[in-house]
Amino acid sequence: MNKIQELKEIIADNERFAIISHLSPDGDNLGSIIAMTNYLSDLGKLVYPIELDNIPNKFKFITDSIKFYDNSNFEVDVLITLDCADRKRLGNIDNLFDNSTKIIKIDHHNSGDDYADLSIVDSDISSTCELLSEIFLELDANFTTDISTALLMGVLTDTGRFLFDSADSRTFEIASILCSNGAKKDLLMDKIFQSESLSAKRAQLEILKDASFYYDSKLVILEQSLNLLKKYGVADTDVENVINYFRESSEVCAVALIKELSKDNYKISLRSKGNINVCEIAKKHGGGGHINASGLKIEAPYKEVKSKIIEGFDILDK
Ligand SMILES: [Mn+2]
Repeated sequence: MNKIQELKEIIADNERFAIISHLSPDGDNLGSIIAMTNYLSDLGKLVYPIELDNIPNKFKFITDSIKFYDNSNFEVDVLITLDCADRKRLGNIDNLFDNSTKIIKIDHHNSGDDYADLSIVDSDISSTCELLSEIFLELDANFTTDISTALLMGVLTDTGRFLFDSADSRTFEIASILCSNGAKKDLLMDKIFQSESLSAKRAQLEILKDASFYYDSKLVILEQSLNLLKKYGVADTDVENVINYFRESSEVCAVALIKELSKDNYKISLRSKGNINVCEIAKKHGGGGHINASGLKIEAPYKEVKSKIIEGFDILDK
């Protein structure tokens, strides 16, 4: 039996579902949670979307439409994880794993571990929301305005508005289907991509001003300190767009944004173009993601973190 038919049977045979995605929510994470929650609710199922982590301000306009639950002890029949390759990126959710009879993983990362009873994973697809659109099409789902808008949000955010290589002809077809079904494209473009605060922009300018360049400027390293966020009164999610600035330069192949989480503890976001595989670099330090967008964490003083990242990009040294 194909996996989507298997999913169909599991949905038909069960009543209570918990829906989760990875920590540090992004557009694809939240879009897929909202779409799956609406899809199952519309079928009359009991659905508990779980809020594992703080939702960034820019997504509040869309997440306010559904009720999130905290990760407290309750029993469900099925746990569905979306957009999450590694179990450890779900944080401490042992209770949910223990209290569910079946775990389903739906994801598009090309790294990760096999933690589910049923895994629908396709790393050639731009976003979990695009994959979910394909699944819903096969399940003959009703693409309501809410579902279509949520799915389009994930497609737009994970492809950088169709900029990245991961957006192929099918991505445009899916986007077209979602728009035909009432996805609020203009609202998404406005709220997600054109609503940054001036203080967030000023903080980004300061990060960019101190950029350092390696391998003939093919690699750019940016530093985001806790002090800087405090100075401008912004959250790390308010300035995450800063990573795209130098990526848009023809000389630059890759950008690393080193974000201070606490003393000697850093989260690093990596972005690249073409065949520069940053997922391989992230994996060396226990991280993961996609060929052109990955993340990792390193606990060490800043200087050490920075040299590890520069070393990791030695493929650029030619
Ligand atoms: Mn994703």
